[in-house]
Amino acid sequence: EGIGPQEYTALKVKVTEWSPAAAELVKGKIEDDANVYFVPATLRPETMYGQTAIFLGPKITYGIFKVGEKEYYIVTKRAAWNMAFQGIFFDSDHFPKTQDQLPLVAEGPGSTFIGTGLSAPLSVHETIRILPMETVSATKGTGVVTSVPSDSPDDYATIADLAKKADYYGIKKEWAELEIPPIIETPTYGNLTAPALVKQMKINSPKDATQLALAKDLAYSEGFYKGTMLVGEFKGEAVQTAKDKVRQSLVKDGAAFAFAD
Ligand code: A2H
Repeated sequence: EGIGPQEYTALKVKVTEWSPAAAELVKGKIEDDANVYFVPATLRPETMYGQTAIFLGPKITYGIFKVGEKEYYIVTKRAAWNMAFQGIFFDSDHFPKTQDQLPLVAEGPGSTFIGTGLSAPLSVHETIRILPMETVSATKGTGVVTSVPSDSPDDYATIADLAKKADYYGIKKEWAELEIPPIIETPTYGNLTAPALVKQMKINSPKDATQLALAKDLAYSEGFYKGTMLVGEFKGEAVQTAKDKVRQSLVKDGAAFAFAD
């Protein structure tokens, strides 16, 4: 964080079943056999085994951008604009001169997509869902956040709140109650670092910004400097060395790409 560009891993999380509102939105605009991906930006690619949902800001506007033959990404317009200049869109010899020239096929608020079913690279869960997160920033990353409640206090506080108030949020409770798999062992917080911190610090709401910022710092440094992988290709390795290997592996498989913001 701070000055200079942030280097993220952008993950391709594939749509497998549209929510009714999203199905209506894309009707006649996207081929039935197209591959459409939500693209969360993460700083912790080694945690992707533990994904349980994808968060969107319910009031943030997301665009569906055509990036290749029968291939689309869903991100904010701001992120699509950045991606265009990083050569991520196939038509990069025709750089857009203004944001209006981006290959936008449809757009809608995050709320449209809630309940959409997805297949996320490396996740232990076959299907995860789009869920709302009020604290998503429209001006950071892609505006799409992948939820890893085992290792992100923000994500854990959010899914706990969603499960508690499922009706209020208009979601199915079980979407917020997928099993949280342990993926990283740490000496201080065990194998579910974020839930341990959130409980220990008595954080009751995803809006408890001060406490969550502290928990996030503690979880991040403990996980990065002292964590060991419990799952995946690099099981048994220190997070410090596994992090980049997981990232490289995702990129090699075409499941992720580098994205600077
Ligand atoms: B991280 P930085 Cl397991 N709004 O990924 C709010 N949060 C956003 C965002 C946005 N527009 N875009 C990305 N993020 C989240 C995993 C993770 C993350 C874990 C632990 C900590 C963590 C799973 N969520 O981040 O402000 C994304 O969540 C703690 C820093 O650009 C992304 O990485 O430094 C991180 O915040 C980027 O935050």
